[in-house]
Amino acid sequence: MATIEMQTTLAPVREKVEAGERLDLEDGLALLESDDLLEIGELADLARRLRGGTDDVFFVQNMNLYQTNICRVKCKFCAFAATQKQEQAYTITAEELVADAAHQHELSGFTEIHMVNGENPHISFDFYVDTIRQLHAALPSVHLKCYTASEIHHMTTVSGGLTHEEVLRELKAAGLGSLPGGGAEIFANRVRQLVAPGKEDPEIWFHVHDTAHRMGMPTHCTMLYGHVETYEERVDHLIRLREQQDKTGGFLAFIPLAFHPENTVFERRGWRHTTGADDLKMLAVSRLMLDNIEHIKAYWIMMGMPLAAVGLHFGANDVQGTVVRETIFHAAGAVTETEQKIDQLVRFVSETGRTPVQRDTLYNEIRRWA
Ligand code: V47
Repeated sequence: MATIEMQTTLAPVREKVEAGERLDLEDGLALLESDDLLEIGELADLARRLRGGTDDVFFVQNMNLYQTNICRVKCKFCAFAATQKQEQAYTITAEELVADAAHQHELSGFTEIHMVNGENPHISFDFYVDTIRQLHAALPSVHLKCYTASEIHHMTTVSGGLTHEEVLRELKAAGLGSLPGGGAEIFANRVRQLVAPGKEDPEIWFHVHDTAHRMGMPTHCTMLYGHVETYEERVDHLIRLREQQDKTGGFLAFIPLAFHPENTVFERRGWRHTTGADDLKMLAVSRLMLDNIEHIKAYWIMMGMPLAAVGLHFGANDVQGTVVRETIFHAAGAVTETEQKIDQLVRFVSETGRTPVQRDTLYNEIRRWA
């Protein structure tokens, strides 16, 4: 009986997947409400393959940097941010940041810098431009994927009125290559008011990405799940990203980010880490709903390398990268490592029967393991 019931619940979704039809809100809800994890994973893998996906699983050799944790916004989910008066507050000068990055580059030869920060009201727009210029001059072959859409918007404020396009043009001229996907959180206003009332409206997040794409600058996109949002709000978030991608096509990859509650107000209210089942389901539903975003990342920092490897059978085709240092998730209780060596990434990917491919930020192949 149970088998018949499961088939009837997801059968209409399967039919659409097999026919290459776009899934809608109801389909997304049916998937999230289903407990048949294995069927959801199988459907996501099927959709990935039907859309041209192969056995290749990508990773990038990258390095995370965080130049300042001082932030004006006070998002309730964040354990990274500090006010200027707090003991743990810091801002690193461009010179210090570059010296550190150059030293690390000599040791490992990473090809990408991923940098996000707090929205620091005490530094000027020139500080960001100067940082990018110096990083680019010191490491010209390294792709700079820096600043979330929220930070780009913040720069329009500290610059005294530059537009998103003007900010992005100056940063691009200084050497910025792409934008990471943070700051998206959940687009539904109800949730934003509860978890990040000081953050910009979703329309602003979209405007920054839209502008970047139209300038030829690719970006990433994310969703922070596992806090106060409903399943409907998760699917609505994915559909809004899909609509943007229809318009501009500039999202390189989507990364679902599982909420980590430690050292946040939600820990005091009893929130717990997401379960592995929810993480796998989110990967699969993202793959199924986002039919126009080629790469879905199972971010091992967030879910651990063993589960990220399982996620490769739930629609993911990327495990992000070596990372080296990670602060945002570890401030909020992540117990994963902060670095993966390339041979570890290769081992985990190979064990799933897939082909590890080291890529650059733009998904050009650097090396593959047979
Ligand atoms: O916007 C903050 C999230 C984002 C917590 O583009 C949290 O490849 C979980 O931009 N629990 C910033 N998540 C990080 C970011 C990012 C991360 C990984 C990959 C990429 C990419 C970009 O981190 C924030 C927020 O959504 N975040 N605090 C927390 N306690």
